[in-house]
Amino acid sequence: MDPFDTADLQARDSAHFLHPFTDTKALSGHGARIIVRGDGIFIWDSQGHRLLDAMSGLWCVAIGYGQRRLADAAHRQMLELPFYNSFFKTAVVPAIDLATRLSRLAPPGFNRVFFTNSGSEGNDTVIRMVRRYWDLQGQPGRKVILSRINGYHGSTMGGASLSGMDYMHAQGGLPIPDIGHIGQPYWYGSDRAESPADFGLRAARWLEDRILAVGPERVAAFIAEPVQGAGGVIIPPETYWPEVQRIVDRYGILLVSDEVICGFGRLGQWFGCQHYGTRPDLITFAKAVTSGYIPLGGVLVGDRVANALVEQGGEFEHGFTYSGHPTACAVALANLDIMEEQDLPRHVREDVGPYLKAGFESLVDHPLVGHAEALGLVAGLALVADPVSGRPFDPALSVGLLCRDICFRNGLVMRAVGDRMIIAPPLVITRPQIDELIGLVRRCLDETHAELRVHGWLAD
Ligand code: PXG
Repeated sequence: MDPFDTADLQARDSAHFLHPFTDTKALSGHGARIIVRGDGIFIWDSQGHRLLDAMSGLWCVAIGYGQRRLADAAHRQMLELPFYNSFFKTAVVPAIDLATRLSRLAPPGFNRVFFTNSGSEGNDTVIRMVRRYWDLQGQPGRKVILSRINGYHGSTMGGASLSGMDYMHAQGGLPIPDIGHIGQPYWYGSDRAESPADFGLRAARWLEDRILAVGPERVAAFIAEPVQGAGGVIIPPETYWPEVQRIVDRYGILLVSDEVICGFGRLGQWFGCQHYGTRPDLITFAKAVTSGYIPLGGVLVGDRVANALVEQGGEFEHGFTYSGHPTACAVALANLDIMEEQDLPRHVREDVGPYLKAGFESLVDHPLVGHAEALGLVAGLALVADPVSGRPFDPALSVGLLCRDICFRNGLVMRAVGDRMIIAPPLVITRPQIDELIGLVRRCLDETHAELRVHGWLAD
């Protein structure tokens, strides 16, 4: 019994729908898995399989699926005023309420918000705002924005340029001018000759080296995720962020915290920068601000930049039709109601975060796992050919993708980034559900191990 006629859906999918970041021809060969329903931390496909969604949709669904209050908020707002713009001396109530609410939730000194529809548009806004700021300071030569290899900041021309993925730059002549990339603070991926603490300091100083190489008078900003998400859940050593803060302070450079993943409780604080104690000037957000129920993103603008833009700047020639979309903002408000009522950042920080860390890091005893770490509700592990030496697999074997497919078959959504397996479950997850999750991960690692042995890809 297949009430959805999966074969027909798959055929029409491959005939008409160009998926993001997808080899359409390869996908057409076996057909997409069609997801039809969600409830709590689980989703169901068209053939009735239940999956534990340990990726929260795509780092979005913080409050879990099936929360009626968000649907009701959208319904109410659509009947009242589905859309109006905020361009020509007008404003809509939900956007005002959300901007006020975000200013309260944000770290001190963030009193203004610019709304977009996505994280990519948020980071394009950052590029324009940063460069405008320096123009207004009488330093128009400060144009260079530094980011990191394997950082992910989106897929628009600006977002993809900031992103540190060379395979993205290879398509479309990117990056745009005056963007530079430094190395990522991935201790396990280094030669591990130093302690994580020493490595963290050295990785932060790559920023200083680059600033000096470019010329401090040309550097406008440094943008980074508190924990790199799409780059493979790269949790920096504790020494990293304080040293970065020292460096940006020393050269007067703006710090941008891209919190599209780390914002709204994921690391156990409302914003990831609060976990690390950094003081960014701009914060990009998206995803969990609405738990992904409706698209919304934006930039929290700290007083340093906001005061210049507002007091000296005149008109900022930038904006989107849907900046401050009333329905999206109404849904965000309902989402934040739930987050605040349940104090989800604290639930992550004091309860499920430490519990996940203990369970997930115990996987390091598995013969396929070289390293496993978690912070808040993000976690990543490295699949390796030899856990003692940390020798990686030949990338051509695509061991991560093999493991991911095995996870799907076993009812678990876990993502592969190369040979790193990563999770970011909904923040509402409970301890028993974490037990179920870790049990599933272990079973999938066992099956991956068995399959690799059959292929003869493991030393005996
Ligand atoms: N910044 C960060 C840190 C992100 O994670 C964006 C910006 C762009 O947001 P939009 O809303 O424009 O997609 C993101 C998005 C993955 C994956 O493979 C991650 C994202 C998007 C697509 C895939 O993990 N993050």
